[in-house]
Amino acid sequence: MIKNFTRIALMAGTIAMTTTAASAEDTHAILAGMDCAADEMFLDRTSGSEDNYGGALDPATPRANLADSPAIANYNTTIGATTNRQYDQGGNNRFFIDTIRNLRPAGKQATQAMLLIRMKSTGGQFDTDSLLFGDLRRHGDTSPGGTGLMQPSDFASAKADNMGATGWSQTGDIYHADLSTIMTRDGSRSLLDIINAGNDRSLDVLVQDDANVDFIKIATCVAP
Ligand SMILES: [Ca+2]
Ligand SMILES: [Ca+2]
Ligand SMILES: [Ca+2]
Repeated sequence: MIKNFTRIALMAGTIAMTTTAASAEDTHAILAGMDCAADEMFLDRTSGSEDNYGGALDPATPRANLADSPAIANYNTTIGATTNRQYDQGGNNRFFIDTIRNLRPAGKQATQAMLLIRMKSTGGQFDTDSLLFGDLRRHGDTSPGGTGLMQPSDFASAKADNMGATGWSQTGDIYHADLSTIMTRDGSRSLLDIINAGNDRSLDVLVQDDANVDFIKIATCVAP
């Protein structure tokens, strides 16, 4: 009880500084679906500012070996792009990639994880865009000019127009999911399992090319 009260108070402080009222209410309601045990720690990692796509562009900070992926580099070469998309950036035909880090302290395990991504079409062909979530660093073909395909046990995928079929819910333009229910391509493990595996404690997100992303938030409950 005390734990939940503290969490709400902390969130309210954040919301007052960085968000519009409507979006903050939606985010609050979605996170209320998490209920950390009394002895667990609640962590909230947000990348991009929750500012309704407004103000200055907010930097995405993907890890270097993700930004250097041949699959992404090849796409950028094809369309003549020299940079990937930042948060709140409009315009068509640009990949968005980011890495959300420190999702649990080293040596601890997350018992729950919720991901929220707020995004909207830039006016291009958004419906068929793919989204990838997971550990996107490991490539099936690392040779120069290789396809850079990731291992099917390392990531989950969805299509923007059909995310409900793969376990995602939608509140306005916020797409969200309990990551224990989102399975990798080969069905061998969940995105929560990936967060808990090894020492990385991060999750990568890739959004294909006609979406404006306002923010990404991953909240976790961490066991003592
Ligand atoms: Ca902004
Ligand atoms: Ca597209
Ligand atoms: Ca934003």
